[in-house]
Amino acid sequence: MIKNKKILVVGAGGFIAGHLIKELIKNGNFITATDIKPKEYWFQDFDTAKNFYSTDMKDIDNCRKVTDNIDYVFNMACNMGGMGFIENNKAECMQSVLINTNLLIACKEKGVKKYFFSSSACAYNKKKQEDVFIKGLKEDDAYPADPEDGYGWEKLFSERMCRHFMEDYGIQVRIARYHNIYGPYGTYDGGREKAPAALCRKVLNAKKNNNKIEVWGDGMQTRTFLYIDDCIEGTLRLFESDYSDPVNIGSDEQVSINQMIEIIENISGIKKLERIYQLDKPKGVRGRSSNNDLAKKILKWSYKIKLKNGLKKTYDWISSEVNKQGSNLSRFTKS
Ligand code: GDC
Repeated sequence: MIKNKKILVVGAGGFIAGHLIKELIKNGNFITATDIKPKEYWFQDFDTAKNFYSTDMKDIDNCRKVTDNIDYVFNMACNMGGMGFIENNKAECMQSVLINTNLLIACKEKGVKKYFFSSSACAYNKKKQEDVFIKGLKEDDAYPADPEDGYGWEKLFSERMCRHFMEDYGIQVRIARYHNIYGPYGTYDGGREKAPAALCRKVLNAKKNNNKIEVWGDGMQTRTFLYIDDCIEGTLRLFESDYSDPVNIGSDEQVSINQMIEIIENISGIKKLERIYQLDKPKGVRGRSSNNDLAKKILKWSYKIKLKNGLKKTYDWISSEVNKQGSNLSRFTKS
């Protein structure tokens, strides 16, 4: 475990970073945290971390200001969301390249020792994800390059930028390709939410209202989803490993969206909802699944939390948030 280090977390107000900081603080690290969102929109609050900056890290001067005397950097920042956001905001998504690039330049200037980049399964070649059930994507399947348009290209390009900063300037880099991370303290409404949170919210609404659920696509598309606690453990193990190429951080419990809805219906205790399939909504790739052989081999790590158990925790959390918020949008809408 990383202990007593000075760590900068960029994108600290976001979902994964919030959980990461909590763990890093537990281990006695000293956190500097930045996010473009004002503090009231940060997903989690940390009483014990003192250095918070609401700042735009696309600007290199801001990157320079926060990298003084820092041992390690976790770049968890990007303008992103689920399919509903990334398919309709490609230019916004691609501008996150400025965060990673300027931050790497600042890290090089300030002599930061190690740098973590949060990449995504969206970096994988789309043509390898055209069937409903695909074999798990291995790290090499990102090439030949044909990633998700916009967001995926930014991730793939930024992975390579990290690699070249390591080769040319000696900064140690670690790169995770996250496969649809979900759990409490994530976005569940407002347009950026991913399928697990969106479908928990929709089942809750259907239960209160008309027993109907709107599903994007035909529901047969598949994914693997990873619970946040497993994600944090995998992330920290990767950070401490000596492996500098991208590594999948995902589960191998591949389910269709229809199967995930059934799991959430069971959690909520209602009978089968009427499905309204919306074929014109953003669907992304037809089938995606994570091959985790590399993570098992080099990190001695595999996911532990089954989808139904992770969804139960997520559903219960969203349910309590929805009760608090009433009909207002939550502060978790800003990503
Ligand atoms: O949004 P997402 O979780 O992103 O969608 C998964 C599938 O669920 C899509 O096919 C989508 O059409 C379907 N779906 C059905 N109903 C709904 O109400 C809904 N809301 C949403 N959001 N989806 C619904 C994600 C990226 C992330 C990240 C991960 C990495 O792609 O959006 O930014 O990088 O991938 O794995 P997904 O899995 O396509």
